[in-house]
Parts: sequence; C-alpha cells; structure tokens
Amino acid sequence: MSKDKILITGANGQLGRVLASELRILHGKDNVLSTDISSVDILDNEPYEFLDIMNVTRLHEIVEKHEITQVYHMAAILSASGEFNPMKTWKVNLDGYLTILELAEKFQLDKLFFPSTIAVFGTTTPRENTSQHVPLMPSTVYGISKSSGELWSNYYYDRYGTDIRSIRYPGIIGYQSLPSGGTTDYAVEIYHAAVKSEEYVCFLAEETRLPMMYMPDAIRATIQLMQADKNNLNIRTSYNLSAMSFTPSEIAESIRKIIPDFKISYEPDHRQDIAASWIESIDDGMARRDWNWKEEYDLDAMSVDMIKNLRMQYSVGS
Ligand code: AKB
Repeated sequence: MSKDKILITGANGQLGRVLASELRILHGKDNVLSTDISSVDILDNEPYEFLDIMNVTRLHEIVEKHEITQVYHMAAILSASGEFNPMKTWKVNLDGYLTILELAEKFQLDKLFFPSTIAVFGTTTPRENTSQHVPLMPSTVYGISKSSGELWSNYYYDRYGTDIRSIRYPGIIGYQSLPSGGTTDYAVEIYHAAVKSEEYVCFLAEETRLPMMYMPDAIRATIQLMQADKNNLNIRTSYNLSAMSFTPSEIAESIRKIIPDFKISYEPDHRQDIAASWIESIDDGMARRDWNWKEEYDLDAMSVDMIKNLRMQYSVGS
C-alpha cells in the first residue's frame, strides 16, 4: 500500500470530492484525509477533519497528527462569488496558500498540488490558442490571487526546492458534484436542467466561448501531473491545460442531439463581464510534451456521459 499520506483542503468542493474518491482508490482509503470548512462529512465513513484554512495552528496540528506527506490544496473562493468580497477572497486564496507553502517547507512535504485557472488571463492576453507564457492581467480578485499563487509556487520551487505542481484548469463539468460561485458553472447547471426537462436560463450570452474540460479528464490530468517524473517538469508556475472550447449555444446544440426538446434562453448578468475578460482557447503544448497530457472527451462525448449519469441520479428515463 502507498507510503504517501495525503491531505486535501477544500475536499467538499466540486473537484475535491471527485479527486478524494480517485486518490482513495490509488493510495488506500486511510491514506487520504479530506478537510473542509463545511462541518458535514459528505463522504461517508472516509477520513475527514473540519479545517478552516485560515486556522494555521489547526492546519499544523492536522499535518503532524496524520503524518501528511502530500497536500492537494483545493480550498478557494471562485471567480464570481469572489467579487462580492474581494478582501476575504484574497485572504482565503492567497494568505491561505502562503500558509500551505510555509507548511510544505517546514514539514518537508514530498509534493504539493496547487490548482490555478484560466482566470489568471485577462484582456491583455491573446484570446485564441493562448500560449503558456503570456501577459497576465486578471480582472477578478480570484484571478489575481491565483496568478500571485503561481509566482509564489515558482519562488518556493527555486528557493527551497518545494515540489509544487499546478494546472490552469478550464471550466470543469461533472455529474458527481455541483460547482459553486464560478463563471463556468452554467455548463454544469445546463445538463441538470435538461435532464429534469426544464428550460435553462443561461447567465452568459449565447456566443461566449470558454475553455472547458470533462471531470474524468481533469482528474486524470491532475493525477498524471502529480505522478510525472520531476525532471521532466519545465513549468513551476502552472501548466496550461486544454480539452475543448464551446459557447452556451453549442452546448445546447449538443444536448439537443440527445434531448431534442431542450430549451435555453439567455439573461447575461455580472458574470458575462468576467467571461469576456477570459480567453477562448488554450495552447497546452507544454503539458502534452512534459507529461504526455491528452484529453479523452470532446463536447458530444461529454454530453452523452453527463446525461446518462444524471438520468440515473434523477431516476429519469430517456
Ligand atoms: C470559475 O468559473 O471561477 C472556475 C474557474 C474557471 O476557475 N470554474
């Protein structure tokens, strides 16, 4: 069995929940500790501790008590909700990450995973096929905190040799968990509405193109990067990662291939401005070269799998 003892922060979030299950399969149930600020353990009978990421003392206690060797630091406030309280978002996202970095150095952790995002890009970034090294001038506090986090990761790697690995996630779509507070959340909500035979009112405009990825690809990428040979990794800020890019009208079209009556209307809100400041597609050649990244799902393959699984969840026939 694995010698790694893994701590996941923000484990009740959209990615954290699915990641925790996958890591338990790989490393053994008792070697993966989920922590989150929500006091309910939503993963029954699995190791869980309540943790507010701002509580440094408690974080240190947990790492010592469980003899943690790796951290997946998933706790963060996302793009849209972050704008309602910028200072809190900065504290949770950046100060919280600095605490993890200090801890990684103090306890000489083997590896650390830091999730970054397409929100690091801004209006000064080329919007199509965006390459790895481009100007970053994010418009949200979430984006600012993540681009700063990327630089701190690189600094810790250069200065202390801390083995931090990171991905700039596009919008993630999965049936296992719901996102909350993000600008790309529409791409999950739309499938739930379609399967429940409801009309979906989209908060982004119909031609807003954003990079997206299906959950199994996102989890596979994360684990693949964490397992990659250290000597092959040339990016210590955060890797560009891509799978597909689509607009709300294109995802609706893909859903209609399976649910022909599906209806969508558009009422763009404040999240439209955030989406408009992001990029449309990504060049992830470095990830493909350094650790053999390749996605498995395109839009239609994702729609088939999402709808099949959500129909089972809602006990709805085809
Ligand atoms: C968000 O919409 O804020 C996130 C992200 C792209 O990082 N899903």
